[in-house]
Amino acid sequence: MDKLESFRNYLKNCKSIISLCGAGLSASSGLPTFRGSGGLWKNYSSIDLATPDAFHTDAGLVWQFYTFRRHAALKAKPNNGHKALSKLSYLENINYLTLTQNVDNASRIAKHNPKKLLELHGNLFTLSCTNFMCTFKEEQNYNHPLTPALADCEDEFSEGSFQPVKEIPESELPHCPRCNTGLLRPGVVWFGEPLPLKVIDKVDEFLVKNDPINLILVIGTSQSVWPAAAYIDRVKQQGGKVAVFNTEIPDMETVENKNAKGEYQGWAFKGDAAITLPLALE
Ligand code: BJW
Repeated sequence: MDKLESFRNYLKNCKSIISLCGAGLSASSGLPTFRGSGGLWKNYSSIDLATPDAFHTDAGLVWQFYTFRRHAALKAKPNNGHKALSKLSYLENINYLTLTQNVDNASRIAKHNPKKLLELHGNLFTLSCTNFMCTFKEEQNYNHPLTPALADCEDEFSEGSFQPVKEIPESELPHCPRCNTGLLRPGVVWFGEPLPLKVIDKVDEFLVKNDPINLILVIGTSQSVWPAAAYIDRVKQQGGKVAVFNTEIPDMETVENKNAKGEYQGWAFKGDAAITLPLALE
């Protein structure tokens, strides 16, 4: 039996499925990934830009980075990979959940079932106040630029690497409309920050309620960031199988793990997830 047939046969008997998505899912929508070729952070490492320390040290630099990201995400259109997951999210005969590490909003734009979508690392279009005395949070703000000083940040990545265009004093960055003093920050999860408790609880609840999860689709992620990557092992521990959709799969044989009869115990679909995923889920 060929790989696709084997996967589809398994899929049609699955009662519980999780998808774990990463930046590669949005790559063909024109949004850069973080690591590897096409990585966002060629001149600036993730540690430089996606940490609370970076924001504390140079909020202007970090806001320029996120202004570029917001602008790129606003322009991007969901691809057939996003659409295939949206379709899956409305099927009534399976218990389903998408865990996305992406903050680009593309799954929401692709009309994913909101009840079955969890954004592990937040969303670029959420804003929150950094003043610990203030609880201001705006769930969806699509304004661009957020302040006049953040205009012209769109082209910073035109050469494929981040070059901040200017130094921006804190007074010219977005401030909280409620307390008027706190700087606003993007509602994303930076390194060293906990994932939103509500989100973690919902994942745990789903994993417990639907034990065993039969399948996890691992789509366009380097599986290098925790705790997101740990969900793959959680599903495996429950006896579930893994299907990887990625342009680079160095351990194809390990993922596919064929038994003595040559039957697939997992599946590795190498290529653009915008093509391989809809094909596999057809
Ligand atoms: C395609 C494709 C195409 C390309 N089709 N495929 C040591 C050991 C273990 C853990 C740690 C450790 N030291 C520190 C930690 C914890 C840390 C961590 O995991 N660090 C690792 C780097 C080691 N994790 C954290 O800090 C997390 N928080 C935490 O642990 O809290 C604990 C805590 C508890 C209580 C109190 C306090 C703390 C938080 C992690 C937050 C990650 N944030 C970021 C930035 C979000 C905001 C933003 O977007 O700017 O999230 S980092 C970045 O990586 C982003 C992504 O969501 C995440 C994952 O990346 P992803 O999506 O996998 O992208 P890439 O680029 O890595 O991979 C793309 C893949 O696509 C590649 O494989 C390509 O081949 C493929 N691809 N084109 C299909 N067309």
